[in-house]
Amino acid sequence: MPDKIADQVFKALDNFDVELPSWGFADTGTRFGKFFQAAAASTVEEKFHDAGLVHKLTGCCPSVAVHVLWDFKPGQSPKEVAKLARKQGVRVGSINPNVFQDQVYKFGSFCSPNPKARKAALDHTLDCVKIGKESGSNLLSMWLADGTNYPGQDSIYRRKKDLESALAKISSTMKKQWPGATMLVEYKPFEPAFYHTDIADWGMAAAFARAAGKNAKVLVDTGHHLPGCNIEHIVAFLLSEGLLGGFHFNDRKYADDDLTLGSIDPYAVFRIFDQIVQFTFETGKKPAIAYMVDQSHNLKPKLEAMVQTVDEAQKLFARAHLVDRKALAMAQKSMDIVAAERILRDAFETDVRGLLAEWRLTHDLPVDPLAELRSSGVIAKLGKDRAAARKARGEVQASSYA
Ligand code: PSV
Ligand code: MN
Repeated sequence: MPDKIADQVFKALDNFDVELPSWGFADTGTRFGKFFQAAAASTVEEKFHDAGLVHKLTGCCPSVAVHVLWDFKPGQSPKEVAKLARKQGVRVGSINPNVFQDQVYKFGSFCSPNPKARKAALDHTLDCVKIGKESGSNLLSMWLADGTNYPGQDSIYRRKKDLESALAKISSTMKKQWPGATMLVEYKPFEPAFYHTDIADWGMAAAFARAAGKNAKVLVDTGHHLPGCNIEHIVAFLLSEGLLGGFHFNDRKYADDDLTLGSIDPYAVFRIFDQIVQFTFETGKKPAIAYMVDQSHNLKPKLEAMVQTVDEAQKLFARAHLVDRKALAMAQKSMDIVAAERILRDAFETDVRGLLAEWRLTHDLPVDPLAELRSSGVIAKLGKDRAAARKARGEVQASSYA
């Protein structure tokens, strides 16, 4: 590979950060049950520790997304939480309000017919704005479980209006109290609602974001699409509208499966990165995109799953930078479909492991972070230490394996 291209990829990798989700290190499961892992993190300190370890191994995960209800003890100061993160070599990233777990949200949050639920959601989110500012974050990540299960259950029009005014209020409060921060609006076609979801797709998220204010953008969770959906087209469209705010990375075969990135369809992830690189090539603009992971595993060891995803993201991101953009433009201009497709495939099929290893060496990082993690014995050690710590706290894990 010519030095010039390798340099370009190195520069791109230098600027490619991936945020890790605190909840990706904790015990999770499906609605059929949880399978515990001895090494799973149960306190925010442990979650930051694990994120810090992934950052140490990969060099590209300096921030951690927090879910306020799951990570902040009642009354705990955001500054204190930010300090705990710093102690582990990471910082607090996106703030995720939780407007779906409390009983008051049975019929929705901002869209609920119950004014108490709407008020609770707004109060909690405005608290999150304060938390975000105080913890030094610059992202508020909004995901709602709002929707209905049966036709006729509620007025879709009333729900939309209530959501619009809540998001506008949050966005304007952010402008005043947390300037420079971005509100990300995430969509999902179904689950937990099974008839209609109030922010079901990217178009609705874009309309809500646009109505809310300039500090609002769309968050694309790669698992939140119906089968067959062309995600890279959505990405290109949002980029050209100035509305792409970020990603929640994971992979899926059927629905929101939360599998490790690229485990099912790496070419699809490559095509997303390709559109992002292409956008900069065509417009000269470098949009601020928050790349975040949103996955949770109850079978793969959590730390390994996270390193796998980050490693895969770096590889596919690097490959997208190998596309010969000028040759592609020529092929497109001359309507040579086969040549154009081959240019993409050539980049996608290039083995970038050596290049990535070199980049890691230049950054004093292990050349193979997953191998390093697996041979370190750290997961077994954490399993032992955490089992003992849980016992000391009087907590019981029903079953465990690391
Ligand atoms: C919902 O499925 C989601 O993708 C949202 O981003 C939540 O914040 C996250 O998963 C964790 O439940
Ligand atoms: Mn998500």
